[in-house]
Amino acid sequence: MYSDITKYFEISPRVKEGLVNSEPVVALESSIISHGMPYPTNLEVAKMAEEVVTENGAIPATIGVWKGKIVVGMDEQQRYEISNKPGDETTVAMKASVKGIPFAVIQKRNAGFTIAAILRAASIAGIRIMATGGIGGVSRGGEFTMDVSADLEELGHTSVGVVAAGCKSILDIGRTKEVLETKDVPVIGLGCDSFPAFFTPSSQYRIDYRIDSYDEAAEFLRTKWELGFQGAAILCNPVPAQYAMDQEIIDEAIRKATEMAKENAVGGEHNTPFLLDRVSELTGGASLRTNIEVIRNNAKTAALIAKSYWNHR
Ligand code: PSU
Ligand code: MN
Repeated sequence: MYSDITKYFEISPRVKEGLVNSEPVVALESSIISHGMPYPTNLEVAKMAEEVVTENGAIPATIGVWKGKIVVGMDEQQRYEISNKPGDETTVAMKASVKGIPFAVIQKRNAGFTIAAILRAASIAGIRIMATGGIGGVSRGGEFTMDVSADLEELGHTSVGVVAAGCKSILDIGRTKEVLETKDVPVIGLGCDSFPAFFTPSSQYRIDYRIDSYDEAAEFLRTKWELGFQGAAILCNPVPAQYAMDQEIIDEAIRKATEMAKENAVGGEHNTPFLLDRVSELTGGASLRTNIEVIRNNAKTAALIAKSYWNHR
């Protein structure tokens, strides 16, 4: 039976124009708005990321569900309505991974998208590059709890280049890297030799391949997909040294936050937002400031890689 999936989508005029003309478009993650940062910083950062993408010659496309439509290229009002602003019920938004999208659609809700959901929606729309902060992965203790982010599964089969500062050490970075290895997801170090730990530029874990130019990063993606090798590639972009956190401060905050999650029996999709909130509180907002710079840096890099990708096609 023929089904028209476009009825589920609302693609903004600027993004549609860009896609039709093979201009570089960069997908932007939106669970960072709904669940990753507190109001109003969440909206300021979302706007900043859009501006940085634009300034660097690409078209931003924040993706989420707004009133039951999968919106590719959310405008300022739509972003406001997924901002979970305390006390404003018009801004209530779910956290949606791929599994939650149909529910948000049928109930005409608002939803911020995880990386997994962004990958899927971006891929359907023909967007090949996304920017985010850090990827989801294997939680600490995940070898027992089986708390492993659906991001890893999606990265294994959906063809989008993901610019990320590695992952936060709220996760088990070593096991996250091992699962990526199993899923055959290439982990590229953009000018770096180790897997970045989000708040700090490096960790003890290796990346797969180091690449030192945006052109070569774009060429890697083109080559992978032209060969028919489906799936994402992670383009690791370490936090600039001047914005990195003190290792001991962040380690201690994450240790405490993990303990609190255990005490409160937080599980499932609530675990990651819980940990992010606690870490921000425990560092007196220092982690949030670093997070903002990570987003700025990743938005710029994603735009430059997207430009190179589309220029050579
Ligand atoms: N890690 C972060 N910041 C985030 C997330 C992860 O440092 O905002 C969000 C992303 O949207 C990611 C999601 O895709 O959490 C993963 O959630 P879970 O662990 O429930 O799969
Ligand atoms: Mn999880």
